[in-house]
Amino acid sequence: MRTKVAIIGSGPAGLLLGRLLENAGIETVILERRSQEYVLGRIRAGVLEQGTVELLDRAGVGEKMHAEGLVHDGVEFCFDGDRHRFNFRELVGRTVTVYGQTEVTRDLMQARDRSGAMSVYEAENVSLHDFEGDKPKVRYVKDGVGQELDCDFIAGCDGYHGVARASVPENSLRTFERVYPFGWLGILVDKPPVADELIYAHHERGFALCSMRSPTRSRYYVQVPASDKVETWSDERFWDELRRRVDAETADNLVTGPSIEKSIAPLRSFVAEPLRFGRLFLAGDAAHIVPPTGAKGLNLAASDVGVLAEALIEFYAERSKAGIDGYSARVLSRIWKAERFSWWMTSILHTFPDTDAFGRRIQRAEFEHLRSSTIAARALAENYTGLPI
Ligand code: FAS
Ligand code: PHB
Repeated sequence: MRTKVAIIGSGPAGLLLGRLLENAGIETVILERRSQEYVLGRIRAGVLEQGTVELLDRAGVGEKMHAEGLVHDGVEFCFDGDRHRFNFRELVGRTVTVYGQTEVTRDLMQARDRSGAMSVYEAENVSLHDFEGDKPKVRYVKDGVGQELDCDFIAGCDGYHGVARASVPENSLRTFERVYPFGWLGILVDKPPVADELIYAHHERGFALCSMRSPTRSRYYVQVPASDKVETWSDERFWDELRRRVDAETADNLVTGPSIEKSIAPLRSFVAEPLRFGRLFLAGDAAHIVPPTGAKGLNLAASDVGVLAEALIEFYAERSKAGIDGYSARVLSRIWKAERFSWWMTSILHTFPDTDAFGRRIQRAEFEHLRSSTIAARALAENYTGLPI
């Protein structure tokens, strides 16, 4: 079997790359180790940068997003009960769209299914070969039968635990990592959101986030120790803790109900360098991880594959290697700026076991600076709504 671009992973990065390339007449095959149902069952990101919305429109999958997505002009910070709203539209003339990653993934999957492009789900033992040469190939097992896929390029869109980055010789790759001593316990509930926009809360007991998926479905998070187990968190315990970390008005307005999903996500910052190895490119979580505080994970994956698609389209259309040769440096520049913002948001909003009284005053000063300085607020707004790609 042969294709032009073999894409490993059917998450948002792989699916969006596939859509952008197929729309340009470049054939792809996606190999995914899980089932479609499993991929769609993962509850993850919720906020799309304007650049991601534009990319999804370019991919031809924006209709449902525009019909159901919630355009938000800003977010609120609640710092030990003091609330301040950042109006992105006023500060930088941009907005964000609340539309869950699950919906983005479903829209992309359905578009791919309609196009007839080939995806292999439950592909086992995927392995990458000869990508340092000009005849790479991917092997995998489907229904017990070994398969081999010859291709021109391989896109490793298989996430942090994927096989693509693991296939790169260790001495060819440098990684940078920071693991945080806490995780996010997230809950999904079919009740109206507590506020019109997201509320990021700092409290001495820990961080909390009030988010949403629609006018009738809410998403909440509380910071928990990295060692916590979700089984020890009843819904009641979650709601009590959330109420203690937000201001009184928000606590009073909270509409609680039974969780339809509850899970703990670990937090880490991670970057691999470089992101191109001959005919293999890494994109999305296969290349980097950010703590979700800055709502960057899904958006970085989208911007990576936007650049990669442009480079591959240029290669096939003009036989130019400029785009693929420049891919790694170009996306890493934006990745590191998103890493910085996500680390900074995490640092000011969470409680760290080793933060002393001085450190807590510095966190408060960050908030006071943000709410008293338009320049500081514009910097936050510029990063949150998405830096230029
Ligand atoms: P993904 O991990 O989504 O997709 C990779 C795909 O590759 C998966 O379907 C996987 O099954 C497949 N795969 C892996 N190994 C393979 C192999 N060997 N062979 C074939 N296929 C393989 N971001 C936010 O912005 N906000 C959030 O709140 C947020 N919450 C998150 C919670 C969790 C638990 C996690 C893990 C991430 C969260 N993220 C969040 C980040 C997340 O949204 C990612 O940035 C986003 O999924 C990145 O998309 P992909 O790069 O496509 O990776
Ligand atoms: C979410 O709704 O899942 C969400 C929103 C904003 C974040 C992280 C997660 O920063």
